[in-house]
Amino acid sequence: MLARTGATLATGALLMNSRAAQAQSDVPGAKGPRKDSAADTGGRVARQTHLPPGRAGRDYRPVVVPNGTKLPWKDVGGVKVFHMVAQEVEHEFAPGLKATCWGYNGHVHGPTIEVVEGDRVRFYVTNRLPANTTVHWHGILLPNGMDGVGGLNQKSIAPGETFRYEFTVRQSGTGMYHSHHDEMTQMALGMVGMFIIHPRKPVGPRVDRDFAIMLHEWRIDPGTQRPDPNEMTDFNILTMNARAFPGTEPLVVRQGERVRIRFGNLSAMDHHPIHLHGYQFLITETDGGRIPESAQWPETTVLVPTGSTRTIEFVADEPGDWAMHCHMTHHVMNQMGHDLPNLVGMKPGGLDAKVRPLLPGYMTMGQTGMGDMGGMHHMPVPDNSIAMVGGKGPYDEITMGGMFTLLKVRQHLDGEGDPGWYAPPPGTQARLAQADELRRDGIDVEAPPTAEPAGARHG
Ligand SMILES: [Cu+2]
Repeated sequence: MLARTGATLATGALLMNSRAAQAQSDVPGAKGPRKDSAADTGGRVARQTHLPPGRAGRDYRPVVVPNGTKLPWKDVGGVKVFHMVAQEVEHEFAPGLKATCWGYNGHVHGPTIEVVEGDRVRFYVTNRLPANTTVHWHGILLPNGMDGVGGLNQKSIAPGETFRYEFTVRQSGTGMYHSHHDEMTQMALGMVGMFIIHPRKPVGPRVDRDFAIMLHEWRIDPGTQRPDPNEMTDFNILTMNARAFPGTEPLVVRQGERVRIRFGNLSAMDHHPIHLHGYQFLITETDGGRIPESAQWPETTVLVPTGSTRTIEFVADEPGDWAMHCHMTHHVMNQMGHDLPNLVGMKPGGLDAKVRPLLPGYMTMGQTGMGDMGGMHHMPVPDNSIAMVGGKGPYDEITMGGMFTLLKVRQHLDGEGDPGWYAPPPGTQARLAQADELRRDGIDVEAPPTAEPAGARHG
């Protein structure tokens, strides 16, 4: 609230702006001053309002992007200068499944942008696609002319052209970026990325690990080479940072560390309820900024609506390999066909072999469900496709796919890589029940007790 008193005038325009941003998140609807609205007038105003480039280590702890990359920058006269190249990219979703997508700087999704509140940023965007494009900075407060909606805020960028965007970052939190020209096609082909802004001064408890995960959905028919942008409902590849399980890299943390995970969702049509096993976490941030501590709430599943970001924080005090996945069960499948007949309880016999010459992608649902559809069971899959479920686990196949990954919490870590599988201490793992235990506890597996009516009292 100080931002709107005369006292702040002496502290400099940017501080005023950042406090205003703070005030804005504390008081929804309150508008702070918009000092850099005349930012693109030749840099004069800009130079007076921004701060020196924030630096990793000194000003922030860098974010970790599993399976992802970051966009490099250079300091040109106190401005962070970035170069983005929109282009076609051969992308692997998981071993065995590649597609020709559209992305930035050789990657799908685009590299994560990581800046600091108060930075002056300049993005050169070169278009090497066969179609026009733009970049919209999603959730980022900036002058209208920098907002990147093709036709509305700027001419779209023609193939071969390079456009310049420039603004001062006057908020902190988790945003995104994406194409805003022919969105349906270009976002369906992968043209999205995360835009992370660290506060200039720490906000909330300091975190030891800070992860960023973009959620997305695709339609890639088995045997085809390009995602289908026309799909409206039946997405069959669900990804975290553009990878589908078993292609997702685990999030690795040391026991006792405070962990932040930032989720962004630029899926075409779906929200994703992301469930983390083993923990209760606080929802600390939306794309509208940091939630005041008194209003943060605990959950074990965070719903990430499309076009939004959500951030969670927790202390990783329980070691193990914890699943983290979308809880829509069709979103943890790969290349799931929804026109399958329900064959649970049926014996399909040699149906696949008979139908496949007619329909090359045909796969029958298993008679006991999908658990046998994994790659380890030698079910043949069509060219350039992956099994509907199945990653190698330490005990058996993990019958999950798609939007599924692991949080690996360890007491000791050697280096930054995957620490392998967790070994539960003796006596802390589910196992086959022994006959003497069953006897001791009065469990007769042949004659289980009938269920009691609700409200019945135990003796
Ligand atoms: Cu989902």
